Amino acid sequence: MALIEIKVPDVGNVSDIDVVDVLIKPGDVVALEQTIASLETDKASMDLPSSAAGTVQQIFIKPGDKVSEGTLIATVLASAEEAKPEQPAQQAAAPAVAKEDVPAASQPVAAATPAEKAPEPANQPIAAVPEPVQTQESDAAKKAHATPAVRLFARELGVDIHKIKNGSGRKGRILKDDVKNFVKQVMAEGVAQTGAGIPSIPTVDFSQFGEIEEQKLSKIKRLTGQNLSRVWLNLPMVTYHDEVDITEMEAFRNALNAEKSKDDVKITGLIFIIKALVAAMQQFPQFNASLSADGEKLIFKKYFNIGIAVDTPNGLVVPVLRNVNNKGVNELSAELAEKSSKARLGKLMPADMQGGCMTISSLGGIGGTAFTPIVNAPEVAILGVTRAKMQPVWNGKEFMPRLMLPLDLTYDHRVIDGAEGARFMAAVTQNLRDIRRLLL
Ligand code: CAO
Repeated sequence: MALIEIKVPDVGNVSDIDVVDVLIKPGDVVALEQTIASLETDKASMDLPSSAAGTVQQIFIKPGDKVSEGTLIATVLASAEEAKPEQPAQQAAAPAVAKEDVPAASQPVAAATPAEKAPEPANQPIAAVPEPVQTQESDAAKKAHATPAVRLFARELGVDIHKIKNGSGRKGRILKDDVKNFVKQVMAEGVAQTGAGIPSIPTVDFSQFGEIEEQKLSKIKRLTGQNLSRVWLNLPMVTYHDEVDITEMEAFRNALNAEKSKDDVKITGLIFIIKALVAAMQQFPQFNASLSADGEKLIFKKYFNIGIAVDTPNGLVVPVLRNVNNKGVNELSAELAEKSSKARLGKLMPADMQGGCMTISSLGGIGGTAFTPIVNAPEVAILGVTRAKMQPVWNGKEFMPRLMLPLDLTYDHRVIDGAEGARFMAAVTQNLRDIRRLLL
């Protein structure tokens, strides 16, 4: 049996090295070259391997201490056969600096080669203190509790290691698995953390505040969420609000519905809004266009298909009414009734939801005075509709009760200028105010 002192070896001309972690305690059985402590300078971090196998007797350092070459770390009681025969008593083991931690271009300042040193144990890692390394790690990252190999792994994956809280290793040490789990979590959060460098929403354990219940999102909700986030991050959007007097339109709609039998599909105001929108798109072709993926050209469409956002128990879906310019209000009413019913029953086919040129999102049946819908890209605009209500409107002589419909136009500002947006809405509202214009 021999009592071996483990000391900080020759680490080059570096002193006052921080002890980040001590990984052994008295009574532990350590193996040869097992990491027993983590040390860190402002240039590199290193694992200190045990130069002996045996039972730890005493530890002389603690996290936060500063050590230099020769500082006594611990004593290990090794049996004769456990102690390395070629290792002189009190020989300090060299800390293992993860080789990968040193960029290929940088040269070690004082890489002590075996020839320059007292005899090194076989397979002993070579002590090396690297040149100041441009790791691009923040100060916080340098303080993160992880081995050089784990830091390197995190850097290779582009992970800022200090963002990983609560490592699962001893005393919160960050392990490779923690880095992997962090990446998985970020991926699962979808576009929340993209190249735009947007910080993700913190994860909160809500159960600490009261009872909770988890419910998986429907596939539609998940896909819609991803799409909306993508659009939100990619498009500079502007929403323009307007209102239009639909008193005459409503009178005409009521007259048409009064002529219908109870089995006929009723005409809702939305059908006139669809017709008015398409008439304006014919007048302003840039609203019936899409920007090419490289942002270099506009693709104009010669067909007029309108998507209608339909609220379903599983989430929002957008069936498309095709060739609206060639269809009358009765035909469109029947088609909207059929497609919105299919949508609610989850029976829409993918083709029913493709080929839209612009989308309408109508909350009018529910309420509201205004909102800011998100463009259904690569379309360039979306029309939002909220609830019409009777208002006193000044006609130059007196206030008259008029049915006023609020409209909201959100557009992709890369394609549509503010003035174009306002002119387009002037055309839409003109068409709705006097629906005879739809015949022109
Ligand atoms: N102002 C006042 N009343 C309105 C109105 C408006 N702007 N729009 C609809 N209404 C009335 C209708 O006239 C109808 O009244 P009656 O029952 O007296 O006939 C009632 O509200 C219900 O209409 P509706 O919503 O069933 O029919 P619609 O043609 O107006 O809309 C559809 C069809 C499919 C768009 C709608 O049912 C729907 O799903 N809306 C939700 C859309 C949505 O969730 N959008 C997403 C927003 S987030 O981007």
